[in-house]
Amino acid sequence: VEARSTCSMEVEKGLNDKKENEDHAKESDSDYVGSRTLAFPSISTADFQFDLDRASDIIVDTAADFLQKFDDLRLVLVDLSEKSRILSLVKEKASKKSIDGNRFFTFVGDITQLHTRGGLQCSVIANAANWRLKPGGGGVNAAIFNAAGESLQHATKKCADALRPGTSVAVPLPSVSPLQQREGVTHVIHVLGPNMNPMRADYLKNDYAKGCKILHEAYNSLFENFASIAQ
Ligand code: AR6
Repeated sequence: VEARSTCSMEVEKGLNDKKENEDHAKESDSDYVGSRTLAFPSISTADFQFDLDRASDIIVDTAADFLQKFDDLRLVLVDLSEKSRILSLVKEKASKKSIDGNRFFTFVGDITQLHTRGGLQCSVIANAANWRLKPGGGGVNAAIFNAAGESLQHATKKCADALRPGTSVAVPLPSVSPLQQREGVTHVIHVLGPNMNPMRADYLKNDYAKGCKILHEAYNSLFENFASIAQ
């Protein structure tokens, strides 16, 4: 952590700095706030190769609509690196739209360790899933299934066998799960986004008209599922 503080001093506008992380963590480390906070990764923009600029527009638009509808809920976009381009794009576009920075912000960290490593309490986290809802496959899906232990697989199976692109399913996390015990996560919402990777199922062959529509639907479905859990 010490070594990184030198780097973040060199980081100019546009990158995601550590101090902001800490400020948000301080404001929000309570169960009350935690149960009203959704942490989510950027759906489709790594393994599924979706264009980052288009994705950031969709994230900011759907988040803004959601915050208008639900005035006591919060959304946090998470990515692993301070150099995350999707975090920078979203931050820039959200501030241009004057979105309330306490109710929608970006956070650098591992979504499976937000409380213990980041000091941020989020009861609900989203997963960028695959259509079979299977563990593994790398990315955030592998991280969440690993951190949650086998009980997430069983709990997921009880809720759904598969997902269509643009849809999501909310899974209550069993209390024995390490993710609930350590991090206070009560629900995982699996989301299937549009796929622009020819090596994966439902490949959209660069059809961004369709892809953007599906990504919109995916975030709307995710946020609606979150709202019904939080209320
Ligand atoms: N914490 C926070 N963000 C993360 C983490 C983490 N532990 N790990 C990755 N990210 P991806 P996709 C970010 O590839 O593009 C899987 O194999 C990452 O930097 O996980 O929707 C599934 O099984 C990026 O910003 O999801 C599917 O087959 C974001 O999470 C496929 O990949 C999403 O990256 C889904 O691909």
